[in-house]
Amino acid sequence: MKKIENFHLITQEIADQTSIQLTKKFLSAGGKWVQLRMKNTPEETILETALEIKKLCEKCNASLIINDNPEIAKKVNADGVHLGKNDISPSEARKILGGNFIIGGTANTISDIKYLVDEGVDYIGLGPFRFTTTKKNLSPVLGIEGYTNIISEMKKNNITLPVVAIGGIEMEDISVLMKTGINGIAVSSLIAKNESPENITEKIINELK
Ligand code: TZP
Ligand code: MG
Repeated sequence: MKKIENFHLITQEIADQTSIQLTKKFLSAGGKWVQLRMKNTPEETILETALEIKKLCEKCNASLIINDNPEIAKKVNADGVHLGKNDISPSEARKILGGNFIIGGTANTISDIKYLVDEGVDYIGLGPFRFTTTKKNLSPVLGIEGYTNIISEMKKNNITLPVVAIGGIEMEDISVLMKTGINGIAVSSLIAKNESPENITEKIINELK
C-alpha cells in the first residue's frame, strides 16, 4: 500500500477542462495523489477516464483513488477508493478490494471517525472546512475550531489515522489548518478553477513543505 500523501487533488470537470486535462496539469507540477470524483456520470465513462488517469499516475509515481466505487477501483487497479456516508461501507469495500488497496472515509464528527476506525479505513477526509458548492448535501461546516476539537478528541481516544482536511480550502487557509494537527489537505476548486492549475499546485506543495 502506498503512503497517504499530504496533498490530494479531488477532480472536477469544468467547461473547458476535463478530469484528464486537470490531472495532467496537477501531475506535471509535482502532485502525487489524485482522487477521481465524477458525479452524475455513466459508469462506462468513469471507467474509461479512470483507466486513462491510472496510466498518467503510474508514469509519475502518483496514487489514484476512485471516489464512491470500489468495483471501478478494482477494475482499473487503482490504489484505493474514497467512501462517503452514503456509499458502500468500508468493511464491505474491504471484502471487494482486499488488504492492498487504500480505503478512505469521509467524516464530520469524532463519532464518524470512531465508526471509520472500526470499519478499518486507512485515512480520514474530515470536513467541510468551509461552505463549498463542489459537494451537494454538505455536512455542517467545521472551521478551525472544529478541527482543533476533533483532533484533540482523536488524541484522547488514541486514534492516529491520518486526517486530511477538505471543503472550500483556499491558499491562505493551509498554514492555519495544518497547525490544528491534521496531516494534509484535499482541494478541488482551488486547483481546477485556477487560471493556472500548474502554478497553484506548485505553490501548495511549497506551502506544505
Ligand atoms: N467533501 C467534502 S467537501 C468536498 C468533498 C468532496 C468538496 C471539496 O471541493 P472544494 O472545491 O475544494 O471545496
Ligand atoms: Mg461518495
